[in-house]
Amino acid sequence: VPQPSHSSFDVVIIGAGLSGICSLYHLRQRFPSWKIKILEAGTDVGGTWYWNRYPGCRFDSESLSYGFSFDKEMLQEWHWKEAFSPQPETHKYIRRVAEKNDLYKDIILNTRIKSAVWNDQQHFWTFVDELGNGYSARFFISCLGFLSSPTLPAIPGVETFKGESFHTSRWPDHIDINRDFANKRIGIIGTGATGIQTITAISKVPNVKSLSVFQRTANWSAPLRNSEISVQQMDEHKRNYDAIFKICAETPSCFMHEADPRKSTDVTEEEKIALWEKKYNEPGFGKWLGVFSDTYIDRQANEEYSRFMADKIRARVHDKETAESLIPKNHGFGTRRVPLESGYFEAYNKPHINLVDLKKTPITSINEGGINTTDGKFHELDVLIYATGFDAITGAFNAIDWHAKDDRPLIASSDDKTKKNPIWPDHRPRTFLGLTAPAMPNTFMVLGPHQPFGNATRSIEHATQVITDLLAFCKDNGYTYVEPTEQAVQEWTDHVVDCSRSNTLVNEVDSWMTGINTNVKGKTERSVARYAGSAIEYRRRCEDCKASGYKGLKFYRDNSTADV
Ligand code: NA7
Repeated sequence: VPQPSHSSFDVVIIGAGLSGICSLYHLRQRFPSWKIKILEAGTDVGGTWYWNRYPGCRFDSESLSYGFSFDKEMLQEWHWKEAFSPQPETHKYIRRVAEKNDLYKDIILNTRIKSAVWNDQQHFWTFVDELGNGYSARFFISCLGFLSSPTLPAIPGVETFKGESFHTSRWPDHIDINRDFANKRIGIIGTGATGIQTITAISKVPNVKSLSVFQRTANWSAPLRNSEISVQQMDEHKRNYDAIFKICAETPSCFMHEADPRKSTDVTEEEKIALWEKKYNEPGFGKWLGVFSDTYIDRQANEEYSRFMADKIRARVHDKETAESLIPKNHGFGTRRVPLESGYFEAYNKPHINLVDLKKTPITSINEGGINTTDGKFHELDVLIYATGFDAITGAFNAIDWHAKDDRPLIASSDDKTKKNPIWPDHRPRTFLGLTAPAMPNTFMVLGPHQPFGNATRSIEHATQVITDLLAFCKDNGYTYVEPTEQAVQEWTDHVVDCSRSNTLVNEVDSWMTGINTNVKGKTERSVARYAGSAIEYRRRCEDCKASGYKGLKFYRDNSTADV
């Protein structure tokens, strides 16, 4: 029987998605003599693009804006074949980056971390995996992902279903929808970005006997308008990368779309509709992010735009009742993350596709053969797919048993009496710059709570840069301990909450972005877990922190008193 092992490193990174890959690359460049390892639960790199292999999975943001900007050779080598890349291609891209930069040798795969303990005398973390192997490190970089902890619906009987059932982010390798869904009755719960892509893909498979979509909240969705990128076009884009990344750096969410600076009240009715039509007919997020600047601030402006979008849905869905069910009634367009689609609404025009509106007939239970709803109907199913989302932002942290400074747990619900004095009570993060957290010394987070999410790769590259600089500062000064001050944490957390208040309409709506997940204990009240200010402002604040000699952080050398 192999005995658990124990190894020591300068830095341990958990997660080999884009964040982990980017962190490892930069740390290795800057600290060539350091021992650095990524610990990764999956069998390969890729993170989100490794786990999410459901049919139809692809970018909603432009492929061209998504790659790593630091690897100039890779930018010239890689041909994005579609304007919005499908998952297999994106996964291939990430694997290629890891392979080309020889990163695999410092990645330990198949390693899921279960616990983490801080040693306050000697200033290091020890992580223990499922098999009992230990990994100690002076510094820890969390690249756990903010949508990486899948949740099943909290519905009575969910565990009793006897047919094939799985969460979209755990799509079984052996299932090929074209082969295995023939003559099958398929059910899917959830109509977020994932559900919409999966439903559309399944709707295009011939011979599926039936597809029943169980929708609790209708989602605004609008056309993606994907297209292929030819070799000639890609050559042109390769010459243009600097300009593409410059645009991303100048927009609030780092996408290639910027709001029209005019308010909808500044223009005539005709001009208004002309811009909306133009955006609707263009590819990508422009129809969400590129419209009038007051669309997500002014209630009336949002209602008008929502009416325009509702009419688009009505024009595409033949059955009136289904169309009305597909139009969100309780939140305006763009106040949740807008999934982009390629024939989603037309799917409902097919006779074998059936929308079950759970607002009218909620699910009462799941049993071995299917789903019961309150109207007394039993929906018999062979396959049941859960597109029910994730324990977002804090979920992946919560899957680890933390013994931070003074043996504090990281997260606990107020009714959990076994965990005392949690650092993030009731799943409410407290951080400084979203990069560090109190009582979590020597810990840095990429895409952690209180960071801007937007175009993920752009945010990752920035966070990685800030963390690398900070580690260089520690190294140059011999600091073995860094932690934010309580005052800095309070001020930053207050700022994050203030930003969410000023961004009114988006933050008035329940979603993973506002901390709600009805399937997770303790996530029924809204909380502010993401930075709703702009990425530009976020970068400015990080730069100010560095320029001030890292005001807001306290540093120690081994067994010494605070230096800064
Ligand atoms: P989302 O956006 O969180 O969507 C989850 C969906 O599952 C949503 O429609 C939920 O309805 C539905 N859901 C969750 N639990 C239940 C239960 N118990 N009963 C019925 N319906 C349920 O996750 P996605 O994976 O689609 O997307 C996540 C992000 O990934 C996305 O925003 C992109 O940034 C990429 P609800 O709306 O809660 O009523």
